[in-house]
Amino acid sequence: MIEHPTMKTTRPLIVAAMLAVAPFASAKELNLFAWSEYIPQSVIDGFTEETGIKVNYETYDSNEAMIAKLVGGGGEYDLIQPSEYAVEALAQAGRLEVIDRANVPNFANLSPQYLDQPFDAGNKFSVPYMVGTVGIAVNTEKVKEPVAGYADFFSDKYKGRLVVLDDGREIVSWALAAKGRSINDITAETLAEVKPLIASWLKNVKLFDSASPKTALLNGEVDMGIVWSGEGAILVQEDAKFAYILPKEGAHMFIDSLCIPKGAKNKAAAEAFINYILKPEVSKIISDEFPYTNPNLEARKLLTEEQLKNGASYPAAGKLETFKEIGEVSSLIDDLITELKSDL
Ligand code: N2P
Repeated sequence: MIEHPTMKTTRPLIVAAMLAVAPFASAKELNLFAWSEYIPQSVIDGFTEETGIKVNYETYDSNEAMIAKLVGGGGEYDLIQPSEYAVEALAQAGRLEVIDRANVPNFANLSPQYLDQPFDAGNKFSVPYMVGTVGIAVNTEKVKEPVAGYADFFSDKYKGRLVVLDDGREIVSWALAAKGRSINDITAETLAEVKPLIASWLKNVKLFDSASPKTALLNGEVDMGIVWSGEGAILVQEDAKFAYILPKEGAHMFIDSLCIPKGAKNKAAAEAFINYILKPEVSKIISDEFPYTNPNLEARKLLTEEQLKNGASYPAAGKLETFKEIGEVSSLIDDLITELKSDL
């Protein structure tokens, strides 16, 4: 038989293609460690269906808890989901793998607005997952007076009627903003300065909850909360009596990313997952269930007008700052909050 010329050339190409997919074929597992209430189970199941990769999924409710477990060797993870300052800390400590962009072609769907940030110039180590803010959710049927910021929120009038995030770095940032400081101005001195203010605030708090602060608002247990914006967006969507406000003193904007810890055993599977969640139709499912600010512009095109008009998900510009890595001082935050909570 006379070989067709293209057959000669395609054969080596097929072999090359098989070799290229070999890592995927052998990587049948992915150990995912992510924020709770952030990745829909249907997305994880869809990934397994499409790739045959089984996902072992664990969750956390603060960057500090995630880092402690990662560094303490409490688990072997292939994919984690740190916020901006935690990406910075982990990258500085050499704890992240460089992401092979060739395996993540859907990276192109992301808005440049959230790329190439100071915490990871060039996005060597991180791919944005969702963006959000921390703000005040108000049940306007119960709270009739205007609430514009932290000073109003923590007024003694609302004692015992508040839920706040159970997160030391967040709590300290509210007090720093209330004192007119940058939310990153964290030293032993500034912590001493805000300590009495935080002490007076925490006395008014009924519940500390980072996992699902919306729940206490929905069931009427509390009347206001300082919550993640996606939680605020769900409240606003559920019932028009809820409002979500960005504190006038200034607020934290977070950029949560997917990153691969150094030495991950299933790096190719992690990259496949990152690429999967960046598909517009998959990313839309994430927005439907957890309505944070979606940095995926192709996915945004699939959202309804109502979703895009939700001011908690897509805020008009406010006074927003991202967190920076602060090094050793972070343990002082821990000590401070633990001490003040034990006095309650
Ligand atoms: C999702 C938590 C939002 C992430 N439950 C805050 N960085």
